[in-house]
Amino acid sequence: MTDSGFRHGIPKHLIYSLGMDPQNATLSDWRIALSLAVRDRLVDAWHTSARAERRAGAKRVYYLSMEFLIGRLLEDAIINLRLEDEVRAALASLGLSADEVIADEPDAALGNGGLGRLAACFMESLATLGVPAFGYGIRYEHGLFRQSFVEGRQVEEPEDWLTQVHAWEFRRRDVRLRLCFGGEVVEEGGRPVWHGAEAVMAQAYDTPMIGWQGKWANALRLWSAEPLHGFDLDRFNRGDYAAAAEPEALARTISRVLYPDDTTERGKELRLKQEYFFTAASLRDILRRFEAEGGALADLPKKAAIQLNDTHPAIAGPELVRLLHDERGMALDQAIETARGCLSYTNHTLLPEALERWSEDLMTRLLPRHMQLIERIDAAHAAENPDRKVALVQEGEVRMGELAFVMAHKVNGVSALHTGLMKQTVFEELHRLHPDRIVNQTNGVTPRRWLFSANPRLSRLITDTIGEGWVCDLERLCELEPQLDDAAFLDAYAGAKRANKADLAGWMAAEHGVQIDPEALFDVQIKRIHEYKRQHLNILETIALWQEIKANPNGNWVPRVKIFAGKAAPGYVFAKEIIRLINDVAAVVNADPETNRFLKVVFLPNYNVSLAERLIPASDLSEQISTAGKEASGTGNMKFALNGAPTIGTLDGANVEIRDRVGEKNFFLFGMTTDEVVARRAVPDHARQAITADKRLGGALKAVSQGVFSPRDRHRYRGFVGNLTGHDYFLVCSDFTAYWDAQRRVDAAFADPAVWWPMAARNTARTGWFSSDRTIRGYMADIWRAVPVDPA
Ligand code: TH1
Repeated sequence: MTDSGFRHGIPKHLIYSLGMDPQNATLSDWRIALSLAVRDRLVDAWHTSARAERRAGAKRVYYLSMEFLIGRLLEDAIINLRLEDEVRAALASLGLSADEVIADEPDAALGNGGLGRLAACFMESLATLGVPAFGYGIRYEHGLFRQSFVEGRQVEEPEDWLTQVHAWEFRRRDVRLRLCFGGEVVEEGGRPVWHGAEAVMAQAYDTPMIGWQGKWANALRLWSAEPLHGFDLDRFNRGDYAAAAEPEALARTISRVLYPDDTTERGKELRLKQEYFFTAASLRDILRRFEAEGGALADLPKKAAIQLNDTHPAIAGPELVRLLHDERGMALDQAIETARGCLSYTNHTLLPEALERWSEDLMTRLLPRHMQLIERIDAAHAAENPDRKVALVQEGEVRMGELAFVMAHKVNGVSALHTGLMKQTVFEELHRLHPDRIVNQTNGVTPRRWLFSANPRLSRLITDTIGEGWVCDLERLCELEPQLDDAAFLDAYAGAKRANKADLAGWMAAEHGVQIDPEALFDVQIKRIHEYKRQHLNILETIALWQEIKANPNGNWVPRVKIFAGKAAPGYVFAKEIIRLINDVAAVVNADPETNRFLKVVFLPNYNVSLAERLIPASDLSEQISTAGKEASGTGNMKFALNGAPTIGTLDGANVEIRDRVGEKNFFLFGMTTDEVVARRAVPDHARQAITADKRLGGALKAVSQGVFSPRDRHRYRGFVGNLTGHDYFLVCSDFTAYWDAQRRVDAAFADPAVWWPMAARNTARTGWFSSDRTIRGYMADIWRAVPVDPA
């Protein structure tokens, strides 16, 4: 199709698919019409892929994840189908701006943070590599809450992306599965049969996930919970309208909201129901597809690789055993073996509060047959490993990490450091019993979204320099290496960053009324708010810097803008305090005429994928300052480095591997190592010692506790300061001095363009390894034993 295709296709969809008169159409109407026109092209690639994979009889990868943080899809589809120019021209001829139309799309926020975004990057890479795959998850009616600030405090509002037409999905009328909860297990003909008490339907919705150059597309299949039967007509006719709608409301509750919990677990029963709901529906779908293709059950592992994204779908172990053993008559041992041949598990955190445990009571009430099977699996494992000490059920709780481990043929961590810690800590005993099971797969990010699409200026420069091959072969960025001492290249590199920063400054002024100087150093920390991520370390350093500037206002300061964004779990009181403190500090510091040429603080509300795409290309410095041993990997760290923002960071998660690759001179390292952290905690009074030893830290804490940033409520941060001066589990005080010193090294480097730009450019040239294409190849080789299929 030529661009006249879109010139006609867009109005055609507007008029005939949406029923709109072009004279009355809004920007959103045009955007949806464009999405439908783009979708038409996408569907062709999708069907070609589906036919090719059936023909090849290929092994399929099934990625089971409670979260898929896919963000906007229109731009992604346009870019991967290489329709940028056509679409731009067609929109221009209709009097529309492509940028405005694209920016009108709401984010699909079906995830909390890194775990969900990783799943989205994986879907894109799987399609780019041409691997037959399905993503399976939940079609939440409400994604992650919308965040705003009222007097500096986080306020949560429900997110409602589905109230708009979601142009990308297809409801599959033929894929509707009945699932049960509760009830009892009875013996029938010598076999246990589970009679559930409550039933819901899982309705499939498919969204195509297209790869680079549109060569391959896979489906993201999200399940929506629906009632078995519409509503109760009897009750309705008796006038009891609320009761008539009750069964429907109850069933739909299961896919109503994403838990806004990042690393802590709450809302027990409903959460377990959600987990079982999407896992059971997905497994049934997988078996149905396998059986339709006529394989022998024992061969399931040759055709299906099922990846569990953290423990959220860990009930897959017992459920698959149940489907094979109870429902299809396979011997129990063989069923366990077959299930294990299919299943593998990714661990994303070692934080104790995030390791899922379900009470035996709840499990027995909701999934009585699964509780029995968990005990059988446990007994089988104990019989095979007579010297084992771990058990799947301990102190009345089912340990989902251990269950996932025992039922998986491979278990992986998400960075080298994290995988090592898994072996030494949480899974020490299971690792001893199964020394070949744990493997590492360091996370990655898709270069199509995080460089090519988000940073067109830098992408153009790279393509002009080394050709376009890097987009699907990111390690070719190393071909930039010979240019890194070339003045003209570095000028162009700096020019792209400056232009991105000017865009961001313009947007901040227009959208948020904040004035920032594009020449200043943009120092950015964007991620979920959590004590282990230590946004409070960053704000304390900001306060200390402000005090130092005030003491010497004519000093030779390097202008900085401290940019924060991120959401706190609604029930996480301390994280919300951190948000409020940052906002309070911003109010005071930004209004200070003595310092605000040099220092500004901005906390942008409602962090999401689209905001990340705007901020990262315009950043100078990437804050990755977690307490060593706590951040399993991080993926934002990779996006910043790729876009030429060096890291200030600890030896944690994938920071370690980023530093190995960019070189120690191009990374601002500070802070205690994992071992030093453990040793430091054993020092009584470690926080107080650190405060006494560092006047700047003492001064900053004093200002906070005396109410300098909360003048109308002077005691507001007493508790906050008390926590830090008291037990300070995350060692903010003990790492402060090293962090301050590292920031001053940043100042010195930034002040000298001859130092800064080669360093920034080296970050881009040397981080090609962090492509999620590389990660997916690793999973294919070490875990899935799957191969790409030629679509031709
Ligand atoms: C994150 C990890 O914190 C992060 O370090 C990692 O890069 C990312 O996963 C991808 O591997 C996690 N997100 C969650 C979310 C929930 C539970 C545990 C984790 S770990 C709900």
